[in-house]
Amino acid sequence: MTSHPPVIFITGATSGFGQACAHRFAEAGWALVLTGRRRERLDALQRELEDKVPVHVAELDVRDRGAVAAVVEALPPAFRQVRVLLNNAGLALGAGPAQEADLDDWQTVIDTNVTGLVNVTRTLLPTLIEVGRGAAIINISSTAALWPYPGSHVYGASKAFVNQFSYNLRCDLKGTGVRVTDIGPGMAETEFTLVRMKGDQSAHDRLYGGVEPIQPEDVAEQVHHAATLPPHLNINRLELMPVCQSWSGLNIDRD
Ligand code: NDP
Ligand code: 8X3
Repeated sequence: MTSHPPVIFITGATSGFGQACAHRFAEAGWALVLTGRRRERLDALQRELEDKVPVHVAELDVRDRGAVAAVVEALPPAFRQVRVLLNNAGLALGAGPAQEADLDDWQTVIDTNVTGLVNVTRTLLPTLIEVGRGAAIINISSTAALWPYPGSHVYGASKAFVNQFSYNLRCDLKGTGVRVTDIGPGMAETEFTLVRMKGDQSAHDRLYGGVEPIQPEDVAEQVHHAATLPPHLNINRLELMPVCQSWSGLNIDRD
């Protein structure tokens, strides 16, 4: 009997953390299901990695519940037994105060970070439960889930949802062997700020210039660590900051 490599299903594999995780898990010999909206990036990743490990790519907008079901339904046999679901797809839009925010932006953030994550999780739960011991859901939240800051509003709140959803899932998955880990990174250098600031390269450069932010590979290392712990262990939440980042004091509005 031939043994198949374990399968990881990654949302948002076309950039940043998701892409770094594709590389990290390929290095470790896992079979990859790589999803995202940008087809050309998925194809490039497949070309790059398929000499090392089995790779299946699928164009997927996580907000589309029907599309999520169709992608999972169409997984080729060698990719069906998903052992790890990495819920990574997500974004922030805008960094100004709530009272100036665009309601459409808020809706997009909620639809992606909350509804999208729930869509993929619910669709893959039966598979993960069938795999059982050793299976894992790894959700990427953020330091913004717990630590408020001006301009975080719906983004931080969406990540607080991810954090609490992760804990609540653990309760329901009792006895199944399926683990749930919430990884909350702080400032990391990816396309995140470019997306948040709608293509403003100078905003990206100002935020990451002259400091040493988290790199996507740092997060990928932690995701791999959480996914490959002995199967009786569960990291509930792992918060990661670059050393250059810490908290500041509470705001006071004085006359
Ligand atoms: P990137 O912008 O580099 O990557 C985001 C990924 O999400 C892309 O692959 C993008 O793919 C995907 N994505 C966005 N919207 C959708 C959608 N509707 N359907 C499917 N995929 C989607 O940013 P990061 O790598 O930094 O972000 C990854 C996760 O990490 C996000 O959840 C983010 O909130 C979180 N995070 C980021 C931090 C940071 O400072 N960078 C810190 C803490 C958490 P495509 O556009 O091809 O669909
Ligand atoms: C991204 C980190 O600080 O920009 O989740 O909210 S932060």
